Amino acid sequence: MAPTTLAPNLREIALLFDMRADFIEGHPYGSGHINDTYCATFDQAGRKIRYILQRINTHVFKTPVALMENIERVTRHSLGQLLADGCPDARRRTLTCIPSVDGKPYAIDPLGNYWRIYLFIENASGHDEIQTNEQAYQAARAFGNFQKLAAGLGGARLHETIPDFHNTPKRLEALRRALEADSSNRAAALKPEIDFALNRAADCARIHDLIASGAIPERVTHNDTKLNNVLLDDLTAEGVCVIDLDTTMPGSALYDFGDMVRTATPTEPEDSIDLSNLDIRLDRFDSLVCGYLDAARSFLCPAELDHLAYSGKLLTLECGIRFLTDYLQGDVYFKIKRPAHNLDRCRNQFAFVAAIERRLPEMEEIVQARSNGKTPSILAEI
Ligand code: ADP
Ligand code: GN1
Ligand code: MG
Repeated sequence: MAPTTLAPNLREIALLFDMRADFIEGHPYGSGHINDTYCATFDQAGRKIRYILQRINTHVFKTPVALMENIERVTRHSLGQLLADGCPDARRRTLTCIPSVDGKPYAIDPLGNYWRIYLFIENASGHDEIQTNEQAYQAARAFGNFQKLAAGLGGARLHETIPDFHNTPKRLEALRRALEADSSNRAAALKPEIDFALNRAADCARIHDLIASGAIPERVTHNDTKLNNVLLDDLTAEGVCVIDLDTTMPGSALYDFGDMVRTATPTEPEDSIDLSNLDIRLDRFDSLVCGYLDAARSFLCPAELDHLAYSGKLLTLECGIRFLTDYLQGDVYFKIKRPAHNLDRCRNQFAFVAAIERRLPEMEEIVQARSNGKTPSILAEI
């Protein structure tokens, strides 16, 4: 949660930035679980121009200055590379921070809130639910290209904006601690969910251990590749711009691919409570694999390819554990819209983990075939 929940005076926030335009109006925007996002329209020499104003959630991101330094570095690098490659609409393909009046990529309001303003990427949308395989392909390719661009970032290692963000064994430890504390007296009713998580301790450690041993390399990754964190062109469906860069930091390519599987391939979205027939769409999984490999084939190592399918299970399990922990702690992290929202989300994620467990051999076959440039034979049966 941000330090204040009062509706902000966006006109006054805008004055903290070097806008060179007059504020007209602003309203809450998007469906992110973390930051407070607003879309605001400004009059710029007689033209109406939209911007994204965001109050950074400093309960979640405790080092906002370091976070914005990361974002500045990554977006400047991306822009430079896109321009050097002759990209005709480079400004649409990476976030652009508007500087504050004192030249920083953020500003602090009188209440101590941290704000930033981005150029609005027009004629493109984030989708909470993916509708077509083409969208899945394009989104995965965009995230793969993002990793490719970020790989060329020189200089110091990026700051870890949330330490141990995808350290799944530590996420399980946090669940154990929340269970012991039981600060909201909710644990008694949660035995099936708690057992589900604790029975999968070995799963939580698998990729973590490969990274710790050096078998899987550290890369600059996005770490929150939920499908609504890439904007797709409204006309062509092409993945135009990867957004929500708060967690861009050292990580694993598998975290990014796994979170795409988690959000793009279930037959029901994360927020659904209808879990009776929840399954993975293998045709959509195939599109994700194709899109991601089209961008990332050149740099992925064999150990990463071997774990692409499994990463979907890991990231879904981890996310379910995080929702359950937050529910046990009294809903202090994720924004909720109803009292048992986090529990519902946890049940959804665990049901999807179970679906992946049933389908993992078929997923592995798809990855194997596509890695070798072949069409997976099982797709003919779908
Ligand atoms: P959160 O961290 O809370 O998920 P995001 O950075 O993802 O916040 O932003 C929330 C939503 O705002 C996104 O899902 C997207 O719809 C929209 N959005 C964010 N940045 C832009 C941008 N530069 N242009 C257009 N829409 C944006
Ligand atoms: C949050 O910020 P948003 O809504 O894109 C969360 C992700 C979770 C996701 C679950 C910084 O993503 O890690 O996977 O919710 N982001 C952070 O929907 O914790
Ligand atoms: Mg988001």
